[in-house]
Amino acid sequence: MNRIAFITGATSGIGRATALKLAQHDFDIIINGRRNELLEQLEKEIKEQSTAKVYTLHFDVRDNEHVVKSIDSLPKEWKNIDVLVNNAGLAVGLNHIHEGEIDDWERMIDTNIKGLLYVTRKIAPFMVEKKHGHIVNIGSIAGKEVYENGNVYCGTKHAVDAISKGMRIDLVKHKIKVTAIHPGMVETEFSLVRFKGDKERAEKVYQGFNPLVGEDIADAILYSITRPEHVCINDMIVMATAQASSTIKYVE
Ligand code: NDP
Ligand code: 8X3
Repeated sequence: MNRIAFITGATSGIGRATALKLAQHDFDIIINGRRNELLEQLEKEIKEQSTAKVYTLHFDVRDNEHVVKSIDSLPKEWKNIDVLVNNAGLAVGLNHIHEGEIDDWERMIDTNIKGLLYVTRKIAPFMVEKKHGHIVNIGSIAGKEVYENGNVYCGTKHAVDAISKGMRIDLVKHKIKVTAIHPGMVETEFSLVRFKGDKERAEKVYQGFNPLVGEDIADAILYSITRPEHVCINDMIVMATAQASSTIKYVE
């Protein structure tokens, strides 16, 4: 059997690109997301493009009971997970703090922080037991810098940064690697979700600007998880050449 990678949020963007990429590099893949038809489509695509085996787990990372049940339901051989990519995440809304919507805040905190923790809590013990494994957390440049209206999203990604450091400390004696990858702007469904389906507003974010694409982050993930056993990439910030910081980008 190949090595096994478990990717949350694989129906779109970075997660989808990562599933396709790892499948072509001798990983069998467990894919997760809420949109079942997209998971089925991805499973089909992976099988057309590679010889990788695919296992689909359809659950919402915010629902711990469902996370536990789904991961428990994995056949024994699929629990032998080598790499966990905690990618599922989102920004919802872009408001000043006094105008923010509580429901948006809850969705971001529940997904980006609690969801990542729920999945890790289930999978890390498998890794501890075999003293081998690699957890890759997808943070953001928003977890390194804070920008106007970013308040709660930036808070959740700063939490991912801190939790990644904490995981690394707690898991070092179990020989488990922890990598945090912090992308700048990547053209995915991210802005469409942030602007609640407003396509025009989402498209404007990338107009005249040459952003990263999902495959760029998939490349960074692949690099991180294929280093020799004694090497761990702890932290990586990946930006488009046309972006200098959270707020400074070059628009033609
Ligand atoms: P997309 O919106 O394209 O993909 C997000 C993925 O997360 C989807 O597959 C979605 O699947 C999944 N997801 C969201 N909520 C849940 C949930 N509750 N349970 C399970 N899956 C969920 O965005 P990106 O690919 O850009 O985002 C991936 C990660 O990268 C996120 O953590 C994001 O914060 C981070 N990031 C993105 C950047 C960007 O500019 N795009 C920059 C820096 C970081 P489904 O809807 O089917 O559940
Ligand atoms: C996504 C990048 O700059 O929109 O995490 O926050 S940004």
